[in-house]
Amino acid sequence: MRLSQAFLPVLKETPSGAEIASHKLMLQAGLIRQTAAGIYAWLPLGIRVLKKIEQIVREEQDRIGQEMLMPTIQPADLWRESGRYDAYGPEMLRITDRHDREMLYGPTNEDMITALFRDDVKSYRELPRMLYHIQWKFRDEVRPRFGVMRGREFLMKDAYSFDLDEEGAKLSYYRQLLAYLRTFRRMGIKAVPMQADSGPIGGKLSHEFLVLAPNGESEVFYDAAVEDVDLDRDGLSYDDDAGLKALFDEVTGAYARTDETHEEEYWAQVPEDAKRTGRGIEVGHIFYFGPKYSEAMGLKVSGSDGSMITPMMGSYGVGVSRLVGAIIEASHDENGIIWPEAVAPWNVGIVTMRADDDATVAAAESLYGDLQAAGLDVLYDDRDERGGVKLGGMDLMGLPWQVIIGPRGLKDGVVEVKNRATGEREQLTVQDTLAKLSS
Ligand code: 5CA
Repeated sequence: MRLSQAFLPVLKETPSGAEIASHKLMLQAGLIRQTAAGIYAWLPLGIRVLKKIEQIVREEQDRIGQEMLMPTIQPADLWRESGRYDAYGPEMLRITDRHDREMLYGPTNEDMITALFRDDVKSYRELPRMLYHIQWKFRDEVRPRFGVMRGREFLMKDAYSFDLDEEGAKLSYYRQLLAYLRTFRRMGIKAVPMQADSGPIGGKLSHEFLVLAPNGESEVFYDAAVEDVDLDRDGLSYDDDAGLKALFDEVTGAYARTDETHEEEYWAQVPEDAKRTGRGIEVGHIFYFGPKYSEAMGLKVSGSDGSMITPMMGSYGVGVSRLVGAIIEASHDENGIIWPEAVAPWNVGIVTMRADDDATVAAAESLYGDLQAAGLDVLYDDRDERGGVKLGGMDLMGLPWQVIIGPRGLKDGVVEVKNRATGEREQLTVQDTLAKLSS
């Protein structure tokens, strides 16, 4: 992408009204714009990151489930069937259509998936199943704040599991636990699973995944051992029931709680040198709630002996749009965002220090073509702007690599390659730059 042709509006001043770094940086670097309280438009820079995060979530979910897509607007009657319509309260955005039918903008999808599954699945042979979708949700939060972190409209991946018994349902839960840990690791962040309350979703077994960041909403207390859990032990696969159970036992064996579930009595048993405290942002939440929805909504399948079985269910959410803010919160400095490679909007930014120097422009143009041919996503700042302004913009947008090209370096046959995360700079020939960045 050439910056001269792009819609990448960068704000010169720090935006007012944003309280935390990620919100400020998302506005300043031009990822989002607010269109109403807690509702945001995703600008080109923001959507590139959102889609990268979404794709990582999708690829990891595809290993254990199947994607589908349920609508944002739901009939109120579905929620009456599950008994949640009145209980959900003012967080639900209730809508009436032209025929006076009561509708709502979905805050989650347990009720709808249970009805869809019920209408098509009749036999034990069709279980277990894991289904997921990635769809916008609406929750009329009293205090939307911190930008996309607590929005009213937000993108969520929600998965739902159906099993014949509790043992099977727990295995589904363990599979998601592993999938979540691998998903967050791929994004270049550390998300610690912590024992949680299940709130309005219901159920007994529940874990939240928290990204550690100084501005997180929750206070966290955990045993450092939970960070050392090996996710790839003996090539751990999703079919390895015993391995999954062992992983779950190890993860949940180490104390890890938020302020909502913290208990001094157990905390005191954690070795002093392993105690970790701080703040965290909840980027995922998984629940096992057994027959809660299947029972209420009459989902039953026939068993092998003709008996009727009520499937045991769980649901598994990832805050896809919240992750954009959470990753920035965990990875930025005073100059701007520092994207982990896997979610970066572009891998490399090229900056020409002098747009009026023919040799500089020629070198930048050819490197731009070559890096793209090597399969990299490249943002080329070809504008007729001061070099310093362009460099500031690149730091703010946080691309992992910058290639800075100017007449002085070119005289010696080199360009400057800067690593955004470490700040390290190297003088390399154009050929070596290409080799380094495409390796
Ligand atoms: N039905 C279940 C799981 S599928 C559910 O809704 N879980 S949840 O309420 O915990 O939401 C799942 C994830 O969505 C949360 O972990 C959080 O990362 C994200 N999320 C929830 N509310 C918001 C919000 N207002 N703004 C942004 N992200 C949110």
